[in-house]
Amino acid sequence: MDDFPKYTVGTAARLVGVRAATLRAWERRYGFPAPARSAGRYRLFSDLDLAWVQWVRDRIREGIRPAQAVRLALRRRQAGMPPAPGVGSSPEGVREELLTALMAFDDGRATELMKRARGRLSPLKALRHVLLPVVAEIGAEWEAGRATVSQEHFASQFALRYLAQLLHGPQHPGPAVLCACAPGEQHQLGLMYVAAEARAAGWQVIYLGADTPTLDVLHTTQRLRPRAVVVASVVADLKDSWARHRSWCWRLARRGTLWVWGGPGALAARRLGLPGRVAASLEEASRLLAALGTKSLRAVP
Ligand code: B12
Repeated sequence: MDDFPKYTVGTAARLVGVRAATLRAWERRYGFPAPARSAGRYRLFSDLDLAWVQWVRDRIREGIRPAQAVRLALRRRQAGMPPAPGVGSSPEGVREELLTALMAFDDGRATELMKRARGRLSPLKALRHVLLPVVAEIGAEWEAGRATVSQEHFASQFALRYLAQLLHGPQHPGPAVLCACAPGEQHQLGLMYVAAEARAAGWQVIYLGADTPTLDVLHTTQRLRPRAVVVASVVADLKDSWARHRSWCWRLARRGTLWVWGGPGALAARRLGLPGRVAASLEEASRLLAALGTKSLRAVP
């Protein structure tokens, strides 16, 4: 696309259907699209500048706020992506597209992008390397006040639905793993990912999900005798829930249940004297499950 400066602000405004005052305001506020200047200091837009303005205009029409749309355009430009819809071949390219689609509440486009990503990467890799990082990024945008709660919720609900699909369907007859979040814990995307990995590896997954009372997990473990129990804690405090029942956990551990504690809040498990292993990452939780059966993994080292 031609980057030769040739259109005045008036012509540019007419060609892309964005008011000249708006183009000037964008440049003042965001330094976008930063057209070249003539000898007389007049703005001169190139075809490439106009394509970026059109891209931003289309995102605004989809419901993204102007400041967000410009920010997305600048990120996209920095990533070397064109100002046109189209999925780059790299996971970074797909991530950028997905970020834009989720910020614009575009379920259809996001679904289409994930379909393409899973075709290239496998469903679990697409989740780990494309969807989950995008959810985290939208969360970071929300923390910085650049995305709304609705946008953050929309993205995490999209991820929950994608994950639910991976956990759906007939179960394997293999060993069972019970997955639950600690009491008060609503963050379950990490736990669902570990459950989906386990399922793909042949485990029978008993998925309890968010905010599960400790006694319920213990009773269910006693009754169903899963080979492993994965407890996720991102913000929840294990001290007042799980640590009080550590002797029951140890009894079950001695009968062969591997306890896996995951998420930032789970780092306390070792200090609290709980049995099993603390998984420092999603991958480590999957590795611990994969190793089970070949090693005896009962006590916190
Ligand atoms: C989505 C989200 C939510 C959703 C959760 C939806 C759902 N059903 O899961 C909702 C809207 C419910 C939510 C609520 C809250 N959230 Co929130 N949320 C997030 C967000 C945007 C993404 C988290 C996520 O799931 N990412 C995907 C997972 C896979 O990645 P991850 O969280 O980074 O986890 C990594 C590790 O922690 C670990 N891991 C995580 N889980 C597990 C599980 C296992 C088994 C293992 C092994 C590893 C593991 O592996 C991951 C990859 O490295 C983050 C912000 C961000 N930018 O990340 C905040 C964040 C996690 N939330 C936060 C907070 C404070 C809250 C609320 C208290 C907000 C409020 N004031 O109400 C509530 C608390 C609810 C509760 N009691 O649990 C904080 C936590 C800060 C902290 N550590 O104390 C964060 C970091 C945002 C922030 N900076 O303020 N949240």
